[in-house]
Amino acid sequence: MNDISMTSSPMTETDPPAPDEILADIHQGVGRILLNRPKALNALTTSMVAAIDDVLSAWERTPLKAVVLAATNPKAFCAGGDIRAIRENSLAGDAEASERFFATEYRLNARIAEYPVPIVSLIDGLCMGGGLGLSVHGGFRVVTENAVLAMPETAIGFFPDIGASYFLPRLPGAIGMYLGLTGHRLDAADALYAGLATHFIPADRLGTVMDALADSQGVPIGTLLSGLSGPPPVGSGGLAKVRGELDHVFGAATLTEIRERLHCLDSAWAAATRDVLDAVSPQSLEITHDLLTAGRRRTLRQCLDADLRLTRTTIRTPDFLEGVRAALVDKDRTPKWQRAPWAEGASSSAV
Ligand code: QUE
Repeated sequence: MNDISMTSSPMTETDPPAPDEILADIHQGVGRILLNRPKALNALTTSMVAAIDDVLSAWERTPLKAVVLAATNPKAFCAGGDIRAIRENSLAGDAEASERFFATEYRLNARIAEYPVPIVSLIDGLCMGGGLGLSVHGGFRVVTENAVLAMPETAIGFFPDIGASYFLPRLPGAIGMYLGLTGHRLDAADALYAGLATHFIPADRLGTVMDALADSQGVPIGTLLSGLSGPPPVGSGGLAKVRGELDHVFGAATLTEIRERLHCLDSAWAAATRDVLDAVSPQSLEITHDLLTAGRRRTLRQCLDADLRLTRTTIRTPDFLEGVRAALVDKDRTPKWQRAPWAEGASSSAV
């Protein structure tokens, strides 16, 4: 084993060095990058995304069969960006530090999408926001029975970033708009159904993936992963059953029309969805609807550029500071948004 334990490099003199948040090695022609910040569910810091980008950049000049992205922690692949730190930066008047984080993270997302070697993410546990940015832009996303995937940013006054406005609108029907606006959590079966995941492999068989890739001998990676995969657990999934309603409601052209269509439906799904949309940030709903609509006609790089522009304003807004406070700082889960529930007075934002 050619072990090069990476100590992530500080971005500035003021960022403390963060030892071993990323582990990287090469084993029989397969690169492996492990997220190793278990106490924070692998929430991404600037030094982590910079370290991953550095490793991938260095490995572009190495002939590899594949790169595997995984976590040392069985509970979480990656909870997202270190959004608590972003809020603290805003409160301390250092939004520039956050801008460095997002710029580095989105550059990494683009590198993953364009990477010359197949990237295989092993998602065993929580994968939200920035975690999807690491995995979805790569070619292969393996989920286990522990996987939970979501873009939950509207709940914290933010918006689905990391190029989600590229991949969400390209999911079947109106699934992407539904996921982006509501933050709905997908289990393994639903992640496969939506197309965010490509293969299901039981958690106790994940350990065989590295060896199988190393021994692949020209077998295509998709075929190889299919050979290790099986059906997701019985009883999981649920998205397929509401697809008709979901496409009808979230296929509407405006937020106002989405609301009207939801109110016309008399189902448990419609009632639950209304409750979620009433609880999240009205500002985030508007930004997200506009962003995902515009993303249909944008390239990934254009989507990431739009994300970066939007972060500059969004992270300074009261809804973002309040949303992160309620979800991650005080954990009271009762954010007080600046505007009345989404029902009233939708206006358009420039995305
Ligand atoms: C929405 C989000 C995030 C979230 C919760 C939301 C997010 C994120 C985290 C998170 C979770 C655990 C941690 C941590 C961050 O939670 O992006 O540092 O230990 O990173 O409702 O977008």
